[in-house]
Amino acid sequence: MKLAFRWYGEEDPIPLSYIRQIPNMRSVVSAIYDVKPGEIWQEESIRKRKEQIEKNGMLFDIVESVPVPEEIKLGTEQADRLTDVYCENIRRCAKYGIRCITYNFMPIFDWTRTCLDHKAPDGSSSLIFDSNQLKGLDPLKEEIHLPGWDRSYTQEEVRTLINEYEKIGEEGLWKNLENFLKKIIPVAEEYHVRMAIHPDDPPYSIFGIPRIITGENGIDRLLSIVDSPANSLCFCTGSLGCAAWNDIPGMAYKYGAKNRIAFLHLRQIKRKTDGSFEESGHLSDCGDLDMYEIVKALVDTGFDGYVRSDHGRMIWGENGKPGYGLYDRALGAAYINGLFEACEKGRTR
Ligand SMILES: [Mn+2]
Repeated sequence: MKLAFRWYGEEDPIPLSYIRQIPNMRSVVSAIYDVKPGEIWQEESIRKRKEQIEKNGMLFDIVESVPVPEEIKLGTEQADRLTDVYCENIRRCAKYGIRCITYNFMPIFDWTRTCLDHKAPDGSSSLIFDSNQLKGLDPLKEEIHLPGWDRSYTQEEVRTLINEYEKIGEEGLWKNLENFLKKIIPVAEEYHVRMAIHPDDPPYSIFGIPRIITGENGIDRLLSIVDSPANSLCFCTGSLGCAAWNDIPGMAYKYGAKNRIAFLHLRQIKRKTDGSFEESGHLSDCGDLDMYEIVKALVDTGFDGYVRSDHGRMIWGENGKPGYGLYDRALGAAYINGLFEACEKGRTR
């Protein structure tokens, strides 16, 4: 496995020199943040990011994310032109050594949470999703701001987008994903890049907006659209694991054996019966996901992709981007190292 750590560029309060000190840290997962979705990434920006990371003794060979503009997801008349731009960004990334690109196909909102600093009894804080807080809310009727939602949209724009997604529904979204993949995957293949789609987070519909990468059925369908290792998964245990019906170790084995996991996000969650959940420390004992079984499934299938600890808690008084502090993610990385070492050595005995 290739251990990686997400870093948000110059705005990120965590110095690269600290990330380097995490044992076995290989790659920095980053992106170009000075452009909007649908715009070309300037080569100068990519080169600069690569130099910054390499100067600190690590590699820049994986990107998270190249965002997909709403026009592509909605299949508007701009979709073809914007998909060409997306392909050009794949080529440019490849030119500077990128081997894996993460993206998602979630309409309008990226991840959804109701609170970003929920205090646990031990004094740490984490992101949570409380379904009770969303009950009765209707973004078509009232102004709703949830943490993590793109604030560049006005309420009116959000309403228009929700209406448009409701119009196309799940099948419309699938059709647009299919068109997109059929254009980008051949380019990714030609340039030796693996595209890694991040599942929907959480993996079910909120406010009636369609969500399609939510479990095994959707993933099987996605992978069959273009049957190539270039069309792969960013297997996010915490996103898929919010749905109790997803067997995460089983899925890790299934898609690992098919060589369709390019990137692994290890995130722990604690589920509640009403669909709410809390993010917790990475250890198996801290939540509902058995991290040992997940890593073992991957090691058993010969996994050699990228891995990073996903969303950590805020601990030891750290202030920073919710989910993306240094300390707990570094603990997560150390835990990942331990799990992989134990599973790999156990395998050869
Ligand atoms: Mn993730």
